[in-house]
Amino acid sequence: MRDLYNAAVWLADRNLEQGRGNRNAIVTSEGAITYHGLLRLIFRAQNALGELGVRREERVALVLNDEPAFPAWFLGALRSGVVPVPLSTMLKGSELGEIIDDSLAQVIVMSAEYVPLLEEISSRAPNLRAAVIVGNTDVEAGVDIYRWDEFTDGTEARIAGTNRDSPAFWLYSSGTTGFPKGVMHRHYNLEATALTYASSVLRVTEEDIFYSAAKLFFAFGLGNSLTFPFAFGATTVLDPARATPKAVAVTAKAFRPTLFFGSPGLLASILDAGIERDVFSSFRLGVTAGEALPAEILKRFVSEYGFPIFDGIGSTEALHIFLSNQPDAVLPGTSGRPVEGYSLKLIDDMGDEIKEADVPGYLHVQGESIATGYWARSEATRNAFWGPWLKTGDVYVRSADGYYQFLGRNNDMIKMGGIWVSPAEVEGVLVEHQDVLEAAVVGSKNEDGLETTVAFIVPRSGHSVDQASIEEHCRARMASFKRPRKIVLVEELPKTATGKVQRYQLRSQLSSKDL
Ligand code: 3UK
Repeated sequence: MRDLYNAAVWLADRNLEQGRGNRNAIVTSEGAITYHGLLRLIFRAQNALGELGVRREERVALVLNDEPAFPAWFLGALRSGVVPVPLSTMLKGSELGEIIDDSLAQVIVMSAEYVPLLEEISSRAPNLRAAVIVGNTDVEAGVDIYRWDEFTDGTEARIAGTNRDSPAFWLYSSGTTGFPKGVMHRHYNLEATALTYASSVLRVTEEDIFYSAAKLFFAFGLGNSLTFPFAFGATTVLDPARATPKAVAVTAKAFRPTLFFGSPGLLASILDAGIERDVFSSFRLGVTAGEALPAEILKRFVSEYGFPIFDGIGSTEALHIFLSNQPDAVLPGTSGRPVEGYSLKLIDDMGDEIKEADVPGYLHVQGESIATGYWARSEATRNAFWGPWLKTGDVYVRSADGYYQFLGRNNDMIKMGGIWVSPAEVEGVLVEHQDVLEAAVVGSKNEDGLETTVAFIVPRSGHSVDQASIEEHCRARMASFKRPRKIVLVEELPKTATGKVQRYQLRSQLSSKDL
């Protein structure tokens, strides 16, 4: 028999065994939860899963804010061998419904504020039969409704007989075809990110207090606000609110966190908002990821606030950061050097490894935290996972002293505020508008050097396109982060002989103009 291993036991039970039961695991504006308290909440989620009849390896969808119920359900599911599928709280009901349908989850756990989406979700996900609501609500829907408060946490629950390779959790990530793919991770992958990046780059101790502007449903936020603090018996600050510069300032004042995680765009807007230096004096280190951090923003932020910022690249497939700026090794405008425990290589168009410096190539990564594949997407899985290597889809160049610089991606995907936007998906919505004949969506850099979404639209003959009406059309049909920030009307789109839109032509048209 293989050695038993369960990620939730490693992250939660182990802290009690090591005498940290009375230390704070989670702090929120409503109070603190110790590691003892966390384990009780985990038992409650396990008991709820049992009562709801959810079995090993079945999926449970989580549409939860950053609040204690998230770690309780995520770890509770792992401890029972059930597969939690955290989903973006920024999505519309229709978008969530399609993903839940793909996952075949029969049970959803949601924060009360998302309950109005339930009807739309269940109409698209016919397998869904029950919803557990966190917070107060009266609701009627096509599924059975339970309340999180009504389950009991008194009785200790059983640990499933999982091992390191057992299916653990899925995270959905957008792809070029427009439909998100379920990225499947195994139990050991969480520990692998803690023992590599969190240990050697963040150098976490149990005194650390984590605060991540990126929410728990992202791989980035999951590491920052759950895996890393619990792996080291430290404390995580959970705040359900959207992380605006103001909200970040309020949290920093109230909880005095030591580690900060956010997107490059958030750093730019904090600088813009002119938050005072003192407010952030508890931070010893900040991390950005999701898209490249322009050197200018990095330098301005560090000179304003006086603590170091490490830009690093991670991905949903790699689970967390594998290439990063590090203690005593920061080079602005680069993603730094490989994180200890990961191997990187650059590959040329012929598929050969590039050994010399300063030659651009496709970045591949190997390490213990790489996903096992995409759920029910064989072709996409074969394309991305090459033996032990993960093809990131990013083009990088390495300097003679080992720093990697991001040059771009070898597909058309856009990163808006560090979040994937699929051009195909947005185009599909735009052409549903009555005045639109064709649409092409591309990413373009704004004045801060960050990516933003631009739509080129060809009106139908005899129709004129009214920007406000396109805007309204998009607001009703897609999550707001996907909405094009600029619309350009054109008579035709540049195309190849076979009729494929040449998005690179559109991009170069934009880069010659100011946005
Ligand atoms: C791009 C970057 C340049 C790059 C993520 C930290 O972003 C995360 O995961 P996603 O699956 O996207 C992955 C892709 O985003 N990217 C991310 N970080 C950087 N490009 N510089 C960066 N620092 O194209 C990559 O392939 O959304 C980030 C931890 C966990 C994550 N999942």
